[in-house]
Amino acid sequence: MIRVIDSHTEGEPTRVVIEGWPEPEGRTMVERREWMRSHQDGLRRRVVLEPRGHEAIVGAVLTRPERRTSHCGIVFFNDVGYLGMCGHGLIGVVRTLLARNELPSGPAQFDTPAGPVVATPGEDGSITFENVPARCVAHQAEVQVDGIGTLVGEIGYGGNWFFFAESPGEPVTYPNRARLLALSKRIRESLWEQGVANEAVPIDHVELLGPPTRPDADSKNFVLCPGEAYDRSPCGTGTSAKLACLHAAGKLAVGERWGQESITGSLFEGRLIERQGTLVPTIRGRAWITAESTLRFEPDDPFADGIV
Ligand code: PYC
Repeated sequence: MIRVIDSHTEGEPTRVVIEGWPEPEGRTMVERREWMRSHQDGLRRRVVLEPRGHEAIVGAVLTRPERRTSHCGIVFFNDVGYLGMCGHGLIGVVRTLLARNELPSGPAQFDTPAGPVVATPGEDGSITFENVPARCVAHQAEVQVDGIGTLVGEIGYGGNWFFFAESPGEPVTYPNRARLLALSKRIRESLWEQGVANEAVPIDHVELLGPPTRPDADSKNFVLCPGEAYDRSPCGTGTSAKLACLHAAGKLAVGERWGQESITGSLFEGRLIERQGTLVPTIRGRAWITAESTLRFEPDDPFADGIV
């Protein structure tokens, strides 16, 4: 049995494991994530895959902290693997810990494989987090995409790696999500085939951008996640990377507000802080608890390990 609490952050689901997952081994969060990958991948599949989960769920396992100053460690995972950081997931974890009265008031630091992050609950129910430093590594990255031709975009890091481009012809609207999904997958395949990459790791998130539909937003996005799912929220690590790219292009000053609308119409508010020569994004959003469940795995269930 594994006990979980589900929430959604601006539409995107998070499943926090609260019981039944043995503590991963390793000194650092990266070591623990790699230990999970090699020793506990079956648990990942049990928690997030159908029939108990679905492709959009991001799971979170809480570990002992890596740093003395941190509340706990977090390893985020999804239907295809593990994430360095997850912005909507962090807001979901904080909301879950608050609902369980397991978080002291004020800012709390968490260790993730991408580095330490700090989350602060607001009096209005929102949660703001300071992410790991973000950076823009390419402004005019070119990729040839079948049926489109040359697509020019930006490559940025905000805890995960992203390719950003203005949507080439497809409206960034919820009813158009199936076409956006197919297009963004084609773009990602082209990036991989043509070796358009960041420093070392293949780019696994693609963001297509379009005009906002809310007055408090500056842009609207469709975000392809590492598997075949799209982000229902504006994507915390993606918004972080976008802020760094906007700043590098001279379009966003340090401290200036950026409203990022998601494909579902929800919003993250972002700003950059300059700290010791790095750009630290702050992202603000809200999360709501949706369920508290005990996952059961009967011995004769052919899909106890998930549908793979
Ligand atoms: O909010 O950072 C995020 C995220 C990444 C993948 C899904 N959500």
